[in-house]
Amino acid sequence: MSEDYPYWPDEFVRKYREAGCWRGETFGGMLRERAAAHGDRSAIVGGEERVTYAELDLNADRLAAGLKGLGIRKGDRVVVQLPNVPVFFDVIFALFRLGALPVFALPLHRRSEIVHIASYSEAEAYITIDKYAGFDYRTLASEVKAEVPGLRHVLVAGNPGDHLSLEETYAHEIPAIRGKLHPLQVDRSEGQASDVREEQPGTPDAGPAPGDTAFLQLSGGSTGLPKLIPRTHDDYIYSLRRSAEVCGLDGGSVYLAALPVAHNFPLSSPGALGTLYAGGTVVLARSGSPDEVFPLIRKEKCTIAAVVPPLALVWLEAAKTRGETLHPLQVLQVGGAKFSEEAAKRVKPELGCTLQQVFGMAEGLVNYTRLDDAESVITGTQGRPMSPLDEVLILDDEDRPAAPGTIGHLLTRGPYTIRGYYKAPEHNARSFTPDGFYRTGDLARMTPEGNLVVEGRAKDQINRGGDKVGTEEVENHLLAHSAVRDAAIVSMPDEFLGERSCAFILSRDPHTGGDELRSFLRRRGLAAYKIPDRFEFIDSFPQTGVGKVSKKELRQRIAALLLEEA
Ligand code: J2J
Repeated sequence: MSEDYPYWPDEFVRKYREAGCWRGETFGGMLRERAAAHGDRSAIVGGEERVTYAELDLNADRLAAGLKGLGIRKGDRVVVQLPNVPVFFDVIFALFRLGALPVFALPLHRRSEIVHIASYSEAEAYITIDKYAGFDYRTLASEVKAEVPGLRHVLVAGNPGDHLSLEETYAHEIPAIRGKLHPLQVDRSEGQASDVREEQPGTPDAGPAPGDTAFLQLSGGSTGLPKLIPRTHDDYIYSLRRSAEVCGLDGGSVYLAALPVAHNFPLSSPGALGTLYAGGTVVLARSGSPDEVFPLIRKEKCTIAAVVPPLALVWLEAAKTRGETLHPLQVLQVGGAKFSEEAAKRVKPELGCTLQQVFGMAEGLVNYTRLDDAESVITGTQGRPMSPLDEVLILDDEDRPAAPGTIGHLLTRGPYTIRGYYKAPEHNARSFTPDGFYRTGDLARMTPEGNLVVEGRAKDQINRGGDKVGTEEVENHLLAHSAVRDAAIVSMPDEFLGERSCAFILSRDPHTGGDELRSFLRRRGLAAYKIPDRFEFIDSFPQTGVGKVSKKELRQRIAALLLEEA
């Protein structure tokens, strides 16, 4: 189905269709159906803005027409870097309708990341915002454009400065759909439902087919630079539908997006898109701060929210200080990094809602504790795969099944787990087995009841409270500094974030310290969360038996040092 990445073999396509996982839906069609069924219901709430399903549907068509006018076509890649603002949804649904692929960047990404994503995906356009959280994205966009010659358009929401205005790109006239009026131009006073546009793959103007790539999501990265993850309409919509079921979402659900909504967790587990699938309302928070979020939960009567463990800790502390719970919130999902059992046990009594642990990955597999699980499962495990068709293996270092209940490498295959990254054949050969299992890089064990407990990581990545840092990417930046002979980054334990990063440096110049290296990385345009939290200068690296740097020993060294300092 695509030359850019390995697709599921035919027998699996058949299996996933027959099992009812892949139902031939597309995002464009899904929104059209929801707008027809309950157009007046709120889809998105952000600040003072409330967008109904009908408005979102219309906005997506108008913007799709405008983007098409700029020359954006089916299959084109468009980097989308937007924070939690309603226009994010106009943009992604417009691109979905065109069959153009959003390439999701996070708001914290800077020049280094955006240049990489834009060049790797050979993006036609970059859509961002004027200013947000004190940062001017227009300046970033100018720098990116200068470095990525293939990038034809930069569109900016708000005041565009030197770039194109996103708002002015929306077409005023909606093109007729196959000779008919747009559903919203039909006389709605008679309660006429829209005709759902039938996708006609193959015809020049048809939208994407269900098996087509819908977007590219960003991997956390371990070796080299972060990879792009191709997700199809079929597979992603299945993951939304199944997530919405597992999390009990329906038309009355109100999902609070407190994490950046382009990340896979708040986007799809069940996240904003799962909520729209279920016909509920997505409430966008600008930050996770209790000052903003606690009143918002009450005002909008949010029923479910998703956070990473450090944010859960902040909410627990704030609730205690204020003597409040999160009422009327029913479910607090915690995922992205390991949530300690100790903190997990506090959620229900102190926040007054059910905890749901979520262990997922942008590559696919998502595990949930179920809302009616025993308390010991909810607080002590990371749940189990959401789909009966998910296949999970726990293997030893030699790829043999680990003894039941023991820790091993987690591998997975299933109806919403990719078979390969985008344009990365060499990396795919390492990250996937010949029979299509994805090597997650996580170390896990399975309880007798079939729940997974994450016990660590084999991949060279740091999980800084949910923010993933591929160490090799940062080491390579450090090696570009003239004083750095070699660099090895490892995690160090941290009570709040779970882990922070420590860079061990072999230096050529005793005068170059951590401050200089930190500002060097910032000047190279690296996102702040990737900049090492600590630098240690040493004379030589400990080696493994085969002469590689022993990161295990470096981790032990920094952990011991932290204990001494405590
Ligand atoms: C331990 N480690 C976890 C957890 C993710 C839902 C939820 C999270 C993500 C996500 C996601 C963990 N305990 N509860 O995409 O849809 C670590 C693992 C995993 C990696 C994936 C979703 N939840 N992790 O975090 O692609 O190491 O997705 O392989 O950012 O995060 O990271 P990412």
